[in-house]
Amino acid sequence: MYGAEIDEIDQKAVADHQLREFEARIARGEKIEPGDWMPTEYRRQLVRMISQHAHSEVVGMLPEGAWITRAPSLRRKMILLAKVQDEAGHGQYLYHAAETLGATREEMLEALHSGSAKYSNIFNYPTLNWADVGVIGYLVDFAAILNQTMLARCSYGPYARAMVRICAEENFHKKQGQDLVIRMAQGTPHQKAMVQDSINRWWWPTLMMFGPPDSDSPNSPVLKRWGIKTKTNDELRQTFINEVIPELHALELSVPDPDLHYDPQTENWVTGPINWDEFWRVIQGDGPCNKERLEARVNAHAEGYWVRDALAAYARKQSIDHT
Ligand code: FAQ
Repeated sequence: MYGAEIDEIDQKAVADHQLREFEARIARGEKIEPGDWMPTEYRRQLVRMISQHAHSEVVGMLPEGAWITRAPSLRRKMILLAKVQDEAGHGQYLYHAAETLGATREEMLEALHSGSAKYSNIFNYPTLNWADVGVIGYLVDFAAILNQTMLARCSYGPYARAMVRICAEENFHKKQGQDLVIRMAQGTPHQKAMVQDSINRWWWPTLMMFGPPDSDSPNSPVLKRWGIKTKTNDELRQTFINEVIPELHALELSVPDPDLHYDPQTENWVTGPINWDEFWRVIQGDGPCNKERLEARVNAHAEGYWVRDALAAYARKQSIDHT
């Protein structure tokens, strides 16, 4: 055997050993930290997921942000302002978590602004009336919480820790949304009709938020193997449906699904088919508001250049002062 072949065998043995150690750590419930050895694919999957998640939080400020100036009372305006501001903070935590894996902020933002990065399908739909603020808080934040509670236990330390804080804030977001929906459902017939109309529009896109069906989810197997996801897209979606349907029915609200029924054998609420063609179209850039959302982000970034310049100048001055 030649030296080069022996080197290759040695390298493979080392790599196999590292992978076994890495998987044993995950099996023991240890967190993987930024400086630790990790497979290239683990790093790639995390950067993909965390950066998309960060973009979702930031783009997610836009649909509700549009209603800040039109909130019906000072109290509601303050609540909404706080919520939208929280989403910006969530974006920051998440971009930082992705940076610990070697992704730079510039690369991530460039991917968002050029349209090559994904962000949650849900934020490509318009907010047409005030009830949408309640329904986003109630349904969309609840869907996000279920997903993120799982991610708070994921194997990558910085992502898991960011999720703990984010989930606490999302719980407040859900409660304010649920409170608004309850008030409107118990308000005038016009208010009730508004909130029902809003649920009709947001129901199916919210179910799509959990991702494609397990049979069509290419990333799930590797994410589950390495403890990033511990539940599948369909499992989380079903948990959401089972929890939300009785709550909506208690408010005499419905979802726009003639096939919805309760299956006593599985104890699940079963929905009709989800329009996955719509989902794929929306996440590939062809939803009702994709263009508008991206334009808003690109413009905000351009208009914020002076803040970045000022921060960079301050950082330069600090480093000169300390040399
Ligand atoms: N939207 O193989 P899978 C929030 C893509 S935060 C767009 O199943 P995976 C807070 C997926 O990227 C909401 N694209 O993918 C808030 C993949 O494409 P790729 C965001 C989606 O990663 C509330 C392809 O489809 N939360 O709402 C979506 O295993 C209110 C195949 O799919 C997170 O990002 C989708 N819904 O599972 C803010 C949580 N689903 O990348 C403001 C972290 C799938 O290969 C107001 N992310 N795709 O090109 C996750 O948990 C996962 O990434 C899933 C998707 C579950 C979203």
